[in-house]
Amino acid sequence: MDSQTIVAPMTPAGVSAVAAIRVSGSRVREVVRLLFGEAALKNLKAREAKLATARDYRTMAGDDRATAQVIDSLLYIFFEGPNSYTGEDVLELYPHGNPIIVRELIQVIKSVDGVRLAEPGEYTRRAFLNGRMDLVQAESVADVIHSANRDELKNAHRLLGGALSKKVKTLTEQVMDISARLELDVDFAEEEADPDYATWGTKIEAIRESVESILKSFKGKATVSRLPLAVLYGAPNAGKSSLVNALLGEDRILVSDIPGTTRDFVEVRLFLDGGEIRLVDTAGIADKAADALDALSMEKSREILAEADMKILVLDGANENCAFSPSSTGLPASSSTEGRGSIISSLRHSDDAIHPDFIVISKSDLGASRPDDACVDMTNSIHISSKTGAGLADLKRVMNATLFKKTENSEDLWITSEREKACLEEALAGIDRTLSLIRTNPAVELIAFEMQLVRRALQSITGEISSEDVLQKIFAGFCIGK
Ligand SMILES: Nc1nc2c(ncn2[C@@H]2O[C@H](COP(=O)(O)OP(=O)(O)OP(=O)(O)O)[C@@H](O)[C@H]2O)c(=O)[nH]1
Ligand SMILES: [Mg+2]
Repeated sequence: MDSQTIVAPMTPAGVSAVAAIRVSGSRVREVVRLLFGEAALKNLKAREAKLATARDYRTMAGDDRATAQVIDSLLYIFFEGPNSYTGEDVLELYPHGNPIIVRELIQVIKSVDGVRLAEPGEYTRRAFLNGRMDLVQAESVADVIHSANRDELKNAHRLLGGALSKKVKTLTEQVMDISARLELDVDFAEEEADPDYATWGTKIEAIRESVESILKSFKGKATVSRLPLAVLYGAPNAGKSSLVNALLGEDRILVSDIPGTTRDFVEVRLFLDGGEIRLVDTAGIADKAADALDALSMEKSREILAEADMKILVLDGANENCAFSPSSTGLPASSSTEGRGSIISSLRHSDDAIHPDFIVISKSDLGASRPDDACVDMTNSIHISSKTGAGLADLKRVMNATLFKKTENSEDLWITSEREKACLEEALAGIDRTLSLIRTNPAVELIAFEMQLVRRALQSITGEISSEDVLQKIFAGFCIGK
């Protein structure tokens, strides 16, 4: 194994209150000595936060540390191997979150003999190689970081906690148990002419069921991690942009009483109880475009609507009539006689592309009448005011329930790794071959061989068996510093 000491920032580049840097390997103590001085090294205690001044030892005049340039006053913690994330000596530094400081610290640490920049995922890779975690747990570290909602995060934590590893280990032991008996039979084939195939069959069937149920729980990362998309649409001036601002609690999007204020659609991130979502504000869709630019804006609105997980129609509650009547489009009635009501008729005909999942009736503070009942399904709608905040909490609840539908097996564990899936498929194929072999009353050696393959497939899930190639692939997908 690479014995070099590695260093990398753990926090993203950019300004923040505090940044974090991790150093791992046999040269950690030397790094402490050079950054903080001889005394710091002498008094070094594991798992104790220390406030200290880090200096660039390269700028020191003679032996006088005080002459060396100050990099930052910071907090650091030393973890003595094997009781650390990687299993090696680890130093974590928490300087001020100024990119200049972070860069300087990394430069100075890197200049220490035997220290280099860490590769993506290298800390976790070392943790795996040093037996701090198995491969399923190592992979789930990335899941914990990238989970986009509460359910995913809960699952990732359970994977990290070893829930799946435990299941797989139990299965592996069961397979090994069968293998051991089979091999006994191979050795004493002459004495025991009639292996008990029926009992084995039942046992192997049970293992098959467990493997298959884990396999069925697979949810690909690409679909799991895509943020849900809610799109607000409706007539110009209906109050869409005001609603986005009210939901965010800040004036992010330009709002005015001029219809057609929003031209391009605007995307923001909104946190709901279930997790983060993409919320898109679109240009008002009028019955008829005022000009070519207007037509283009509307086309864009329709495009993003096609992608939406939840289409929220905003109707102007201050308007006496249905919000899609010409009077609410902001266009003179005379200019929109043709094609008028096209959206209403779309709604009526359940045109999926534009049919709302939910309807918001805006401006309830104005106490005006609601839109014409004939065109709104009142059971699926809510009155809100962006001005007073009325109805917003309810709207968020509805959005949360729609966008974060409880998965059927939300209590269960699911796997997210393609690699683990492939291993399980391999195990399942081996089990199936074994089961069909058993029916033909074969030589014990044949079954023993198949069971060995099954065992290897299961062991490679947790990394009891792994290859350099596999590790390379897994950890290359990690971020630097993890
Ligand atoms: N009283 C009151 N006025 C509102 C409310 N929501 C929006 N408005 C007003 O309605 C007008 C239009 O609001 P916008 O949020 O710009 O409407 P929009 O749907 O984004 O309009 P376009 O971008 O033109 O499609 C503005 O003058 C807002 O101040 C509300 O809840 N109460
Ligand atoms: Mg707008």
